[in-house]
Amino acid sequence: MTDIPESHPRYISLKTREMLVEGVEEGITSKAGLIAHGRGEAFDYIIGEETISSSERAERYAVKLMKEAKNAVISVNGNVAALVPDSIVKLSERLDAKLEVNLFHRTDKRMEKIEGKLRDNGAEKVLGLEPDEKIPGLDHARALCSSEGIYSSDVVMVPLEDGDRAQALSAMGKTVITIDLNPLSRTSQVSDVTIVDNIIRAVPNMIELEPLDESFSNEENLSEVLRYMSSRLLKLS
Ligand code: PTJ
Repeated sequence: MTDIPESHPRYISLKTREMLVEGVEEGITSKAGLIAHGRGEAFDYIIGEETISSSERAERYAVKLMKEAKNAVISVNGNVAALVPDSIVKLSERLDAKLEVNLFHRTDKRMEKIEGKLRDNGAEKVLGLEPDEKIPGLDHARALCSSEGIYSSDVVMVPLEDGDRAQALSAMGKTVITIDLNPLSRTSQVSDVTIVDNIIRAVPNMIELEPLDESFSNEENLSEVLRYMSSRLLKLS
């Protein structure tokens, strides 16, 4: 890894990029994952690279739904495994949620590498490597999943997800939670809970936060985020 001094004003952002570059070199992250991250960064700039209050509410509501679920599953892709390997395992323990590797650019090699990374970080069980079911309405590789995990889940968290699959999961009747810095993405729009926050903050937050004990509307929450972004841009202009 490039040696980035902690005193650098963009330390966290540069370090995060380095983790993804390392993820690509290790065969965990796809090259497209680098591009996806760049898009996320642009939105993170707009919210000021911090967890805004509407997103913290979404995080707390997601914690509540996951805790109350019968079969909660966290889907892990190449960006998630590179950026938050340790905290995603801790979160799955806290929420009693299963971990399933589920890739957009699926190869057996990447599946194995990601499983290994999660195990190195303490995961005892990782689903997804021996798929025995398919998400209806998607083409072959992207549809593959585990009957014990995503297929039979009632609540599924799909951070940094592709819109097509988020929609297919929603069509299966699942409660879909996403973490996505872009409030306008199709995934953000079709999910039941959209956490507009950087995954490097959202997952550690969710390990600590108390479940939200109030009503929650995703539509209203997304509107609040968009209003926050607009007012911040106006203030800066
Ligand atoms: O590892 P794979 O093969 O499953 O592929 C994973 C990616 C992310 C490449 C794939 O799912 C993909 O192409 O996703 P999209 O359609 O680019 O969507 C990713 C979304 O995540 C975008 O809306 C980004 O704004 C958002 N995003 C990127 N980085 C972060 C993020 N959201 C939160 N935290 C981030 N660090």
